[in-house]
Amino acid sequence: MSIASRLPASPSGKASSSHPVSRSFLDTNLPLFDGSPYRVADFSPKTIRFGRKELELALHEMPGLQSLRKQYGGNKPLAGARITGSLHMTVQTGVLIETLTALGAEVRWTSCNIFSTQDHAAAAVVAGPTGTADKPSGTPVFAWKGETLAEYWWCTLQALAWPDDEGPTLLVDDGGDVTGLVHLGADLEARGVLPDASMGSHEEEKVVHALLRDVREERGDQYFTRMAARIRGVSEETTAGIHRLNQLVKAGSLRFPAINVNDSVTKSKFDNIYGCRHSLVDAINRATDVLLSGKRALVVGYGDVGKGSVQSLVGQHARVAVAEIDPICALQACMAGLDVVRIDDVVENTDLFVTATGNAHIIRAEHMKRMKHNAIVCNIGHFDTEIDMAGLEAMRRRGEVEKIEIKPQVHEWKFRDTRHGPDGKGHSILVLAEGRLVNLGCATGHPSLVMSASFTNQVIAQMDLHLRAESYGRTMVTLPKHLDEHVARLHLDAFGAKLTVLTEEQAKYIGVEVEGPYKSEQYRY
Ligand code: NAD
Ligand code: 9W1
Repeated sequence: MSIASRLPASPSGKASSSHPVSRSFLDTNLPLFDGSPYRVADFSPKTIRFGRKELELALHEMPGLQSLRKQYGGNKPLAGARITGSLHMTVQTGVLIETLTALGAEVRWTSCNIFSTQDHAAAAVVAGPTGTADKPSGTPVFAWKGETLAEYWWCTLQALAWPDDEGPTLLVDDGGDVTGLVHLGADLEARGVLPDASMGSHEEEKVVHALLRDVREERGDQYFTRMAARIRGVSEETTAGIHRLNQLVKAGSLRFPAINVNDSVTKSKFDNIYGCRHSLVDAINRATDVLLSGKRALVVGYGDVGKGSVQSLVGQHARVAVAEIDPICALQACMAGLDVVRIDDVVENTDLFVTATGNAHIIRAEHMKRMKHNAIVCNIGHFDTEIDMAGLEAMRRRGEVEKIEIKPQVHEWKFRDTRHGPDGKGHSILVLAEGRLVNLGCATGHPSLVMSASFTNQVIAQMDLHLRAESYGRTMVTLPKHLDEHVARLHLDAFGAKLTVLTEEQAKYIGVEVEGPYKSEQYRY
């Protein structure tokens, strides 16, 4: 089914100015430069209303964004900013987008992931707080759940393609795709290289190069160079994006300043610990209905995500053990009253396995062969490397194991040749979310309050870049500690927390200012 038949007819809107009608991009049936003001899966009044209701509920749970709207809504510090965002188009991101517009910015948005879009959130953002299906007055969004790669990169281009070729002044990025596209485009232009799909080594790279080739043919060889020159900066949400930015910095090819939101304390603690504490048990419960109390659980990796996962399971009174390679983290686990074990020593008597290492090949097919009947296996760490699904698939191809879908995201893998299942026959295990992130596959990701912490950092980063990008230089920085503290402060009222104020003498005694920052740069929270 082509995208055109799944999506509503292109909504009316001023096609982007002086350019002739575009050719369509690869197999999307979408003109390269669409010119329409948005593209979402479902723009019906019912979907818009559902999205709006969820945005209203989310706003109440996002006190940081609410405070920023109250504090700055009057004087519009983002007036004149044109922000292109590439970040999961969810309900929470909808509240972020409408905070940016409330502060005066113009915004265009796309998702950073082909699956994560909540279509009702996308629809509500396009309609806007006061608009309707017939008269949308919100923000241009180009995103729907289940995009193809070609559609995904088409959407990314639309989010960059401001009317009249103005381009964005700021980027919000998650994973570095939009920053990467602008850089690759501009670099190929600078080197006088004509992009071509054959330059890509895998499917996604081929799509990106095909996009750049088509843009070159329609808009000439300065499109991304000009765009990059007008971008004042980017704020990046995740580790993967920070990694790509670091490589650009090292190569000396970063074209505008970058703010690393990922490493704000108020981002990483919420994303890693509190988010996973909320969503690990949520995901297992939605997937299985198995009582966790009294069960033996093994959490592999006791970093931040492992710590949040352990807390989640301890909250259910599971008997939790940890596997670690790092003696410091292992000792922390001991001090938390947990057993520290090796997976090989406990694989036969553990009821639930959770990987949280960020590493590869943690649970292998040979482990799964030895597990208890109906042991549950899931991953909350790296998105797809921790559980050896390829090994399991290979066993399936050899007829050694059968894969049975219980429901989407919940699969029984039934081993044929083992003897420790029911009646001395083969045993089964339950693999959640196909070995990918269980809190995203089986639950709905982080709750609003968790996202409030990271998105408050995003808005502050955007305001700072808009105001004084010149003072940054072409490099990457984290937000200064006083702004990290500010983000935390903005969340205290919602909890009824009353912060103690230092006296002048106390401040002097510990060597800080009364209004902060309160810790040295080296302090680990
Ligand atoms: P971290 O570095 O703090 O923790 C990982 C831990 O795993 C470390 O302590 C390390 O020593 C340990 N480890 C590595 N290899 C191991 C092995 N073979 N056996 C046992 N332990 C091992 O990282 P983190 O912040 O906890 O993040 C972990 C992963 O979770 C990353 O891939 C991150 O991207 C991901 N993450 C997922 C979510 C989510 O919502 N699911 C949220 C945030 C981060
Ligand atoms: N981000 N709003 C899935 C989320 C995919 C996803 C991903 C989040 C949010 C970790 C961001 C099925 C939301 C997002 C809902 C959902 C993430 C990947 C959020 C958690 C990170 C690879 N990474 N995140 N809410 N999908 O929860 O923006 O439900």
